[in-house]
Amino acid sequence: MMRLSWLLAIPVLLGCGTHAVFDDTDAPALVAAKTMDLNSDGTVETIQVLFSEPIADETVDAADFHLDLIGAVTFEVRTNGDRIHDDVIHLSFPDGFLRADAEPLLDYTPGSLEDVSGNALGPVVDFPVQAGPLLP
Ligand SMILES: [Ca+2]
Ligand SMILES: [Ca+2]
Ligand SMILES: [Ca+2]
Repeated sequence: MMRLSWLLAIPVLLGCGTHAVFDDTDAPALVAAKTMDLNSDGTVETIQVLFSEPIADETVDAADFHLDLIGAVTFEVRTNGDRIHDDVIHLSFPDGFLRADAEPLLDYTPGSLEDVSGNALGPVVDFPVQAGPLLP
């Protein structure tokens, strides 16, 4: 009987080990953002946004973001070879308007964006976007 109870305990212990992943109650946060000129024509058309933790891509709604100097942005998962459900997203806008040295401000109005544990991103006002290096 002793041996059987030990066997039963193993899955319980394993369950505890993975439990921390589902205990994430911290909201994600913006850490950094920079402009990118992906086609090297001298004006930028994308901003790369870094979060404090992985973001659930299906919760990203570009309509909740607003970029100073430009206005509306769009979101596509694979922009610039980006990976799904990591801590980086790319937001795009029409090329030819924003100089490579411009440093616009990014706003986020709370909407659907969540980390992979379902915690929502709070409001972001005037987050500084740095002018990224020109690609070769
Ligand atoms: Ca979190
Ligand atoms: Ca460009
Ligand atoms: Ca990504």
